[in-house]
Amino acid sequence: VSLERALHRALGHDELFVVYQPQIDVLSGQIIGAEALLRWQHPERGLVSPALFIPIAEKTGLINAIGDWVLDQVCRQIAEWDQQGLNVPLVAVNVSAQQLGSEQFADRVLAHLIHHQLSSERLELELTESVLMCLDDANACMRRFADAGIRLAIDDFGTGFSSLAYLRALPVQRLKIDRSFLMEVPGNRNDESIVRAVIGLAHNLNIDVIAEGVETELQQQFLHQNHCYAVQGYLHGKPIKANDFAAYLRRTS
Ligand code: G
Ligand code: G
Ligand code: MN
Ligand code: NA
Repeated sequence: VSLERALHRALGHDELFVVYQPQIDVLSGQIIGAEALLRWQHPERGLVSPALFIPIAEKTGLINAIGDWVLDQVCRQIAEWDQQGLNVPLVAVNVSAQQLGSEQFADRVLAHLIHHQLSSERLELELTESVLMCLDDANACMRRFADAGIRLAIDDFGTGFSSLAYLRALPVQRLKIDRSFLMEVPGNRNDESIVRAVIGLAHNLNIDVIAEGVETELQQQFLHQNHCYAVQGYLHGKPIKANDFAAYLRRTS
């Protein structure tokens, strides 16, 4: 069967699951959050990358049902960790343009939060610059979430067409520095300058900034020296299943 039909089946057959990657404050060493990342365990093909199946889900419109399922899973998980006394301040979820553009999306997000009795700042929606460009009125879409107290982050910051005027107008709480800018840091002078500039931009806009794809102590030192204290990457942990994440939380807290 085609991957498209298999994906339809996957949603109803427990083949999809969510993994969580820690976000760390390097000053305190504490976990400040996690990013939720979707995985598909196909019965014959094995693990299928979201880089492959998310575009199919977007083309077929299945992304709305899948995204809704992810939000429910994530909210359920945050509530469960709370009950276990494990501290995960927020979970960030990736959102596609189709989801953000759909009429019901904002109501669905709020319904999941209410159903699991979570306050809205426990959830962060990650939007890429290309997602924002797809929307007729990105500001209106985002305003609904901002007004409801749900955090918004710009993912892969710097890799798309980021107009600074756009950024100024949008109700964003966080920039995520794309890992491609960190790959040759420290060392590559241009990349170092770009990373410093993005950190400065966030500070001046009074919003949070987090570096993605941090793999080495040297990268982390560079970020620390330049006043970016929030990091996410293999240095602290790969994305792992919820149970393993809970074990990790118990070990590190
Ligand atoms: O974790 P990994 O590198 O395999 O993720 C690949 C890409 O898939 C990332 O760009 C990520 O944003 C995207 N992705 C992962 N999970 C989700 C999801 O739940 N929804 C959407 N829309 N994209 C996701
Ligand atoms: O949503 P976004 O496009 O930012 O997805 C982040 C992707 O980067 C995920 O697929 C995740 O698995 C991956 N990732 C997270 N940390 C690291 C890292 O330290 N190094 C590399 N190479 N990839 C990472
Ligand atoms: Mn992301
Ligand atoms: Na990214």
